[in-house]
Amino acid sequence: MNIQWYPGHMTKAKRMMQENIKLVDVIIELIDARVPISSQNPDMANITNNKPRIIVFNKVDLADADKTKEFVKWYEQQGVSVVLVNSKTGKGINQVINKAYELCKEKIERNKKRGLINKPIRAMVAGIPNVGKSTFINKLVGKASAKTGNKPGVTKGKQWIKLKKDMELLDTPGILWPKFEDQQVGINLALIGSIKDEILDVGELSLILIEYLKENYYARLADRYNLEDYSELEPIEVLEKIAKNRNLVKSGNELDINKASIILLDEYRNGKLGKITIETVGL
Ligand SMILES: Nc1nc2c(ncn2[C@@H]2O[C@H](COP(=O)(O)OP(=O)(O)OP(=O)(O)O)[C@@H](O)[C@H]2O)c(=O)[nH]1
Ligand SMILES: [Mg+2]
Repeated sequence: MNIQWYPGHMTKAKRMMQENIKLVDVIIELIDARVPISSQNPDMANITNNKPRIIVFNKVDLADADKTKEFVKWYEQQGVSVVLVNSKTGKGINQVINKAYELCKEKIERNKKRGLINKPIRAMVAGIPNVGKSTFINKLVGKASAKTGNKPGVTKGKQWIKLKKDMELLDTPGILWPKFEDQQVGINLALIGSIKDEILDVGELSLILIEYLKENYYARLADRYNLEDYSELEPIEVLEKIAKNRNLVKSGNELDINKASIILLDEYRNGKLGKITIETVGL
């Protein structure tokens, strides 16, 4: 399946980010802990003019903890230190803020010397669509300052939010990059819900997910959809079983396979199948 999604509003958002980068001291880039490589925008260093950057593994609550450890190690081997965060509960976010201050230490010192006490440092919160940027900001601020929603493209323009007297955050729309060199990247991003479903073949996507789960998290699928031994079944047969067990029928008593696809993807994305990572270090 070949997925590409780089609509005009992302080009516009990228331009806005580049225009505002002069005002920004540090970048907080959120990636999705379930796909820690595919969700890191290869354009980010370029867009942000190589400003100091903190990589945040967001949605750690939805990812497989053992695999997360491997990915953290992988990033650290590249010289990048990361912070693990659950933006819904707020776990890990203070660490991000401390790191932001740390990266701006010299600037804060310089400001102090010039008599600019409490001049805010500014952080840009960036990342792919639906990764949780606005949720992260709201949790930090302690109230719903930025609009959120479980679909890509919720944040449309830029929004500065005052966190404390000495820190301001810039919320940005989720952006991707013009071309996924590796088709698997597009698939991974579609699976976690960062590509709008309207341009996807959700049927085919759900079969890919079934194949992956069967191989890597066999029991999770069996438990969630009351499948008995499904080891010999083709993905499409598994999907039919899911439709049957969930009583998904269309008029004429025909199984509603399309609905089963949508439900499976939705339940995976919302963590109903448990903590599942869909990328592997080194592949
Ligand atoms: N389980 C879990 N869900 C999260 C976490 N962070 C965000 N979410 C959910 O992810 C969805 C997307 O969150 P948003 O904050 O709107 O994402 P965004 O990155 O601002 O999205 P765009 O503005 O569309 O680019 C929402 O349903 C959030 O509740 C997290 O750490 N864990
Ligand atoms: Mg947003």
